[in-house]
Amino acid sequence: MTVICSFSKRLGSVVKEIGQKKGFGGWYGPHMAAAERAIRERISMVDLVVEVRDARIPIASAFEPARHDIHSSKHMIILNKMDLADCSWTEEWTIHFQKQNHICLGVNSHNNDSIKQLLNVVKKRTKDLKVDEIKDTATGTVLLVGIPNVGKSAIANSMHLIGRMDAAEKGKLKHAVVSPQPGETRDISSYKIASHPNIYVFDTPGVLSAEIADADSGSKLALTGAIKDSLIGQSNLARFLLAVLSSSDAYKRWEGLKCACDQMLSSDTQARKFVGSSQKRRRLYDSDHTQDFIVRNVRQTLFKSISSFKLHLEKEEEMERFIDAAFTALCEPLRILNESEENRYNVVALKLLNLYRTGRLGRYTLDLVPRNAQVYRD
Ligand SMILES: Nc1nc2c(ncn2[C@@H]2O[C@H](COP(=O)(O)OP(=O)(O)O)[C@@H](O)[C@H]2O)c(=O)[nH]1
Ligand SMILES: [Mg+2]
Repeated sequence: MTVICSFSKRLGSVVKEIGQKKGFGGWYGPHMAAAERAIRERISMVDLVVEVRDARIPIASAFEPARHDIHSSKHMIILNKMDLADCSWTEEWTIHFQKQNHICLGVNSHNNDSIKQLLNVVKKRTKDLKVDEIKDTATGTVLLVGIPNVGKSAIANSMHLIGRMDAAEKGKLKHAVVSPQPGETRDISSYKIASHPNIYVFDTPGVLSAEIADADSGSKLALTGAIKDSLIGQSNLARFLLAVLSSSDAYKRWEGLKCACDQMLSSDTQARKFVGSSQKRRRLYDSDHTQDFIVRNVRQTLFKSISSFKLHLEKEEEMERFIDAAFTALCEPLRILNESEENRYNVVALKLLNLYRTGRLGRYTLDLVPRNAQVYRD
């Protein structure tokens, strides 16, 4: 077993155990059970069920209650957050699901063109399914389902906004709560996404079964944010993330990055030469002092840390040593030198996870299309 596999299994076993805890220790509480019942009841009533999955983990993020309840003709799979996943894998996954007779589409809910494409597919599919009653007065209904934090509410909002604009609808816009924390949507709400005929999309709370299929899926679900970090521990997640990053080739692209500090110094020297006033210099410095500098420095630090350990990372103890060294090295680029030693570790974990989950450390697909034996790639 490769080191990354054993890391994944170790974290995944912890996740699986947590899932089975009753009461507040796990994630499947009475509220999620009630949401699951309400969703199941509605499945037979709507025209189309759009299952939202995370493009980084198209298998691990499957919505279990959908497996048996939804007739394939009205089931559509979308792979959201495609901006965070490797493009070629998303393409392969889309073809894979289409070969299994699913309508499947990669989506980035923050991108208008992507939402327009989704709206067109949803409108066409709803129309096709309601062919007998197709009149302008017919109403189409679409249920958005999925595990927590895959972007259902973000999709509902974007479809509502763009769909109404296209239909030149007036009146108040509704707004679903979108949050990086899982479990923020508590009720089922409807949003109008088209007129003539009217189509409504129902946003639903995320449901993640207490029984995770396998340990590997557990670690991927936790890393991508489907489970509250507080249940697993951010430092455990960041350690797994560092193992994933070191096992991918993505870091090699960071070799040529110039240290942002050097660049900042040299641009400041340039500024001194060409811009006389200190006010202008401050403006240049301020606008340059962006998150991008931090990202570049973090990438460069990761490149150095991974490269210096790379040859030895097949052993678990070496991987642990690399991770400890990377945590220490990252304090500087993440600018957390003033924290107490114990706190520093937690802040590195928090910031590193945030960079990864917002795509600033590259695009990674963690679930691979069956038959492909390749490991994590960027
Ligand atoms: N990068 C990226 N982030 C997204 C996308 N869709 C949603 N998100 C983010 O994912 C998080 C969870 O979104 P939300 O809609 O609340 O998920 P839900 O629990 O499934 O309703 C939020 O921080 C969103 O901004 C996407 O396509 N790309
Ligand atoms: Mg939601």
